[in-house]
Amino acid sequence: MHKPLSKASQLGRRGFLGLAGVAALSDSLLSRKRVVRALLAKDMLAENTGSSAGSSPGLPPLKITDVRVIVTCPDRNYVLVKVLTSEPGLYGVGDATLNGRELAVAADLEQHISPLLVDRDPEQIEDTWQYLYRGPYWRGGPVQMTALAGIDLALWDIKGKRANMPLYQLLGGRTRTGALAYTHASGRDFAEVEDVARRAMKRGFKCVRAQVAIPGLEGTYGTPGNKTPEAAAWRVANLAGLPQTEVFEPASYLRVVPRLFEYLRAKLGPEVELLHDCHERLDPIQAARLAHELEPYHLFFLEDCLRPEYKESFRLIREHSTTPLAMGELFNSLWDCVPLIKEQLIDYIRCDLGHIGGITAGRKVAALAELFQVRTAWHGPGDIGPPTHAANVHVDLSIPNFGIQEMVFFPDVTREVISGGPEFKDGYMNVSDLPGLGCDVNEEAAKKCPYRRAYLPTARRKDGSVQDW
Ligand code: EZ4
Ligand code: CO
Repeated sequence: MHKPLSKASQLGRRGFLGLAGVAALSDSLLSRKRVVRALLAKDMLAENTGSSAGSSPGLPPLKITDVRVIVTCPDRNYVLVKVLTSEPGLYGVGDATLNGRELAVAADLEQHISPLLVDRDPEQIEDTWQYLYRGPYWRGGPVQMTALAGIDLALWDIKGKRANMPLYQLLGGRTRTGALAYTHASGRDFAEVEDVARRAMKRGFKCVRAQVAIPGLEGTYGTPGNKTPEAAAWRVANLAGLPQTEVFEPASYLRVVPRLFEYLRAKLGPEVELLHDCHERLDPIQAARLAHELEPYHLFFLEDCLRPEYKESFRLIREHSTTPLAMGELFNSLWDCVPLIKEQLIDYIRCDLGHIGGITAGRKVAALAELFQVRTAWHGPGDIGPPTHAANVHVDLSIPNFGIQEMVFFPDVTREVISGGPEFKDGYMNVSDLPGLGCDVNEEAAKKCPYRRAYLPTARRKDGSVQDW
């Protein structure tokens, strides 16, 4: 604490130029390169990590020895990160899955990030986050932020294992006994949605997200479409194929959705919490109309109404409706969250910890949101792996302004490759008391499930023009 983190950062450029001067005297380009490399290595290692000054008292100094990237497809594609350390048996597991662009993240980790991490101190999580985010000049974007999240999760996992504590303890300890969860109910018609919702409620869910196929449109986000269940298994059939195209028309969608919720409220009663995901498909005025028309059915929230680019458009919805609003699964910068939170334009911030930079980023979003009475609702779909779901719940359990947690049940084939992760009970998510994140990866099992190229569907209007997915 009393010691500055690194002399290297103070010397920085001065040290480098000094050595460059010396190297210039040398007549061989090769030796110059070697000297510069040696100096860079010294800056990074001796000053930043090698000094055991940063280590926890009583514990030996620690170094990262390897970063392994595991790409695997147990039911769907996942990119896992395993950060190994100089302490035998001590490693961290993170998730760096970006649906549809998995190999770009894997290449970023393997080719660009891993060489920067070997020999660093894995305990310096914040410094590593800053170094990987602000260090490379070309910062941000979903690929880099997903890679950074994978590393961040693995480092938090190591820290928890070292401290012999589950992560929520290191994040401040429990603020609640469980994290209120919501599941998805979707169907080809209202009755099918009702049926699926009832089954979820029987299973203990107190909150259900409802999506219905829109008559006359081929495929609707989050539903089995208007097809038979066999034909609707497009995801599996489509692995290694090309993206499916869904057809979207806002007019039909806007007519059907309020009627769905009128129906569900009448059938399911007032107690169950209902949610709906617009999946960034609406224009501001359409979203304002939908939020207004849904008011009588008292949604828990209306999710991701607008495209992620222009946050101020949420003002228009706010002016017209008291339906609670949630936004953020497509955000990949902390700064995406700022206008929505500071103007209180939303009620729930629902970043994806796997795409915004991990736990280190999520804690900051949550703290900012707390100051403006915004609650969290971290993205929790099947296309991010169990370590990110575990990170979600460790944060949920330790912050004061947790709102709700989206969740999925992973199939057995996935759990054989990636074990651990949060568990559902009586409407709430919880984590075990295993130290760290509580997940592990079976590399042998992962090898048996090789990557298969897969795409999310895309959407078009009836006239063939591109529609936001
Ligand atoms: O479609 O994660 O709220 N959940 C969602 C997800 C997203 C996928 C896209 O990769 O919107 O199901
Ligand atoms: Co969503």
